[in-house]
Amino acid sequence: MIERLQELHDEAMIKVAEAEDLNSLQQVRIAYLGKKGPITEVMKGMGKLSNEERPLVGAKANEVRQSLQRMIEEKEKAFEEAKVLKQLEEESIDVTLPGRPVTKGSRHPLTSVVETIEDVFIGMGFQVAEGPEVETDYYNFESLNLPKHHPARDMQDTFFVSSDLLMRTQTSPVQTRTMEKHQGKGPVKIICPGKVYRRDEDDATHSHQFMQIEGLLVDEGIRMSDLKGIFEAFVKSYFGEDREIRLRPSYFPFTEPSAELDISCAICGGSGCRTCKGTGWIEVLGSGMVHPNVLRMGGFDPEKYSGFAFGMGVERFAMLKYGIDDIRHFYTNDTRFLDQFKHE
Ligand code: 2NL
Repeated sequence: MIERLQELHDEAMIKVAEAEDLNSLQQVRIAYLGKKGPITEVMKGMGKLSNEERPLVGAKANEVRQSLQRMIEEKEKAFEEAKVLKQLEEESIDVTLPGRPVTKGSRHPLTSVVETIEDVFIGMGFQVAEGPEVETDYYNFESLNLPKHHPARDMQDTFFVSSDLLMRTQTSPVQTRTMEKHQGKGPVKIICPGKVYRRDEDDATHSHQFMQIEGLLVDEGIRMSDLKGIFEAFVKSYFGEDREIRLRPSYFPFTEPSAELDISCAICGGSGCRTCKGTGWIEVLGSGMVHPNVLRMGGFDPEKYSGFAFGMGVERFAMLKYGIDDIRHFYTNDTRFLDQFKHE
């Protein structure tokens, strides 16, 4: 029996050596050490042995089992280690490979122009106010001295949502709303940037939706010279110290008197070119002293308070600053256009 056990041991050792993976190793373990294996079988016959032989065979059986067990475990460990090593190799990252480029977005040119202009006015003590794009007839027209059937309502063809609701045609309603909130107590010193809408055919200089910045300063003793001083500081800060300004009489229903602001043409230096249409001056915004009716409807006493207001088109400012020839570039999202403003 001892010889038989030794035979089984040697046989199993060869099979362990031949096993190529964890699975076949498992098979060997079951075949030789399992309950139905030949070693168990031999040990079942031990009852028939003499008292002298039994402990000897028992000891041999234990030795064989332990030896096999140890070999199988060692080989299992080797397989496990090889598996981990292979996995590490497969999943390793070559840190010397060049990285994939990450394309960064950028501020839209209109956003950066709005922010630049906001900064100039914030520096002069103005606050930024915003409001709804869908407005009531009252805030968009009535409160700005444009009663129903006023001919100037035609100046700004309107998108109506219902008989009383419309897409705001300017950001002035934000200003009349802000005046109301102040309940007749000045100063009101705000600029209102935002989207506005007009029923226009889109072309190189018109867009049915564009951006506007309006400004309003209401306080005691505000005069036309305050308006001119603010404009002078604004133009020199935004366009450059070498720019001159001039005011030209104009008409708006919400201001009296009204004035158009021109800046000297930087392209020709005043001698006349295509951009300034030969005049040496470029029109940049409309403005005026707030009409007494508008002050009154906003809750301010026109006997005590006065103010000035202005409105400008943001696209026009961006086009002048960057030499852009078509307003549609701002709204077609062509990355070849937008990528040029990465550093603005
Ligand atoms: C333009 C230029 C302008 C205003 C806007 C305004 C606002 C209030 C009171 C008085 Cl609350 N005026 N805004 C004033 C003058 C010009 O915009 O070309 N508009 C059609």
